[in-house]
Amino acid sequence: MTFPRIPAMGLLALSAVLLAAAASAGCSSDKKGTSPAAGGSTVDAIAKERGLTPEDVKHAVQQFVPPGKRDEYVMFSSGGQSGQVFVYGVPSMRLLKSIAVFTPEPWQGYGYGADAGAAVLKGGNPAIPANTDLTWGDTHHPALSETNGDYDGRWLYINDRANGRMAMVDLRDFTTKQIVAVPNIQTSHGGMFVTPNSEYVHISSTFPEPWPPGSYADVKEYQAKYRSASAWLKVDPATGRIDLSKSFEIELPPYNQDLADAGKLVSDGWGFIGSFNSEMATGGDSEGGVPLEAGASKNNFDYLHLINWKKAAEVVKAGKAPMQNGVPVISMKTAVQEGLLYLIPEPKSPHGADVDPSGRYIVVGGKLDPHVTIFDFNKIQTAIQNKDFEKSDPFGIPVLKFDSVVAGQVEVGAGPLHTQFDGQGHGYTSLFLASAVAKFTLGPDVVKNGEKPFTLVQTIPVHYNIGHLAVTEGDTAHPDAKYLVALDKWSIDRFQPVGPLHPQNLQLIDLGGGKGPMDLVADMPVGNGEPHYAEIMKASKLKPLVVYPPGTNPGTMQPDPNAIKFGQERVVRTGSNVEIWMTAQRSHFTPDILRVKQGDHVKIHITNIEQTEDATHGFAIADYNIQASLEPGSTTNFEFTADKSGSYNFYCTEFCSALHLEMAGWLLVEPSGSATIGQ
Ligand code: RUQ
Ligand code: CUA
Repeated sequence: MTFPRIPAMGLLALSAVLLAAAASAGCSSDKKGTSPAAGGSTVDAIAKERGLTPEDVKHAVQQFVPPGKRDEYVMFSSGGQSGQVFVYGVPSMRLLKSIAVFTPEPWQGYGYGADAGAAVLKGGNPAIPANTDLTWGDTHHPALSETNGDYDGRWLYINDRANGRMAMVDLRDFTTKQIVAVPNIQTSHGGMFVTPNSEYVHISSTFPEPWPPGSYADVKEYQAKYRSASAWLKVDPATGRIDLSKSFEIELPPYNQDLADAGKLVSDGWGFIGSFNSEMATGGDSEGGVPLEAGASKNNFDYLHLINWKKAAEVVKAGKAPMQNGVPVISMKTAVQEGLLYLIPEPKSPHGADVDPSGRYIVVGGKLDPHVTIFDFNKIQTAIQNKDFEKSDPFGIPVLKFDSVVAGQVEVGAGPLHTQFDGQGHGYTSLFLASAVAKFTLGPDVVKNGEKPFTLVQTIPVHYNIGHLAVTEGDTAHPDAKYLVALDKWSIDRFQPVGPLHPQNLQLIDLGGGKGPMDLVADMPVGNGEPHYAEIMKASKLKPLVVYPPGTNPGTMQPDPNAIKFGQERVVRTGSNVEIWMTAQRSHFTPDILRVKQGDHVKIHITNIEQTEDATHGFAIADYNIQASLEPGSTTNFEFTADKSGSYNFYCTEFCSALHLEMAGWLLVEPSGSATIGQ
């Protein structure tokens, strides 16, 4: 059911149309069932009783997805300190899943004994410093895999702001397959993007570190000894996994590299990284210095970094990048010599750097400047060819002349951060200080319907302190001008108070196909972490598994060598090693009594032999801190030492069947020193 947008219509007339339409929708569903509308009431009566305006009713209908129906879009939102990725349906904003990424998560049995999750989490421990066992992460910027500049529904990458790590999620089963500790990068913020054919996933340092990483230097030697890196992590085209052996990095100055985006179409082959702190301030407010925030905000300009990554890959191939901590790193000197690194002045503590769907325009927002500045890639190319440089930075990197490469500036309001696009010639910029979203037009070659280029079209208030925003298919070459989700940092008074730690607020805004005005449809509280960025993909692009093919190891997505069929269950003891091949199906484990001796090393391989959609079992052992989710078709492996003697109940942790409570058994750990083992 769709409603025409009738912005010019008076409120009363609109209300009549909507209420009539909504009422008739109620009628039509009444025909199917036997009961009348809620409480025998009409839409008008419900609206009246609850004090809803016609606008409210319209918005409710816009967001509504009837029972049994699905959303048109799926949103992948970072989950901040939860270390997870939240998956929502759009427009309903219903939470579909929280994907465990950097933090153990019990429902999915991620990090609670099963080998797959444990291996993924361990795989993300950094080499430097050694012996670091990370059990949380701060998920920040999701990036969906792309083919020809459009989301392809295969993989999702997300970075850890806290620890310079990158994770890969397989969208066949929405689980994390890999975490990579990115060498030479200690912390990563917004440098995330995937190149238009998922050749690379990129991340850059947010705070530089002593160079080479692992060495020590006081921050007093910041300019001389600290460096950042831009990392180009090679994506295996078959599996989506990151192949560090084919990845490379580029040394960057100790500016704070921030948000980044990939070029596309005309600008394919280039990456754009915003930065702040060209001052190279280090803080030191209690050592006679100024706080970092003041020190880093003195200059009128910071630098947008331009990187020709296709050229960089050739330079690496030619052997011009020495290895550093396991990856080839192109030095700044080589990068300048090879003409693959340039800077562009960008005004006033910039944050976002976003490439429009045509690939021609790069929009940056200066946090302390009410304008967005729009650079023209064609002009950038000309300026590079003509060596139209205003100077070099202190590291010898050429700085292009601002006036030669700027296409336009639009005054959008206070605190512009990030920009998204609708494919209809518009950009949408979040205004943190103004708590608003601004809509403006891009360059003359992409504006439509006779609109004036580089002009503010509309601003709409949001609640409150918006960070990112995400448009449906917004980072692709072909955005859908349907919805925009505002990711607001503060909710203040919008929801039922739940104590001083307030929920975040995600707000759904209707874009009216890019032609109508933006219209705020719904608020959604987020109570489990601070989302940063999100990407919204057409749901029809996803082709997830409903069950695993029999005997699949979810960690490898390959047949598990220890998968078994019904009837192949067995226990094999070799000295003090006990290996158990078990099946799970409604409503029993086979075998359901496991006899071991204290100190035995135990391996359990459980195959859920069901192929029924949603017939998931769980497996938990009391007092052993083991919990796994056993999805149909999967084989899950555990390994532990039975160091506690006693009789331990294990049970299925998913309510799988009427006799779910009976789906349980015993791990009998005979105290060491006992004469017999019941095997
Ligand atoms: S950043 S609020 Cu942490 Cu993506 Cu701009
Ligand atoms: Cu299987 Cu509950």
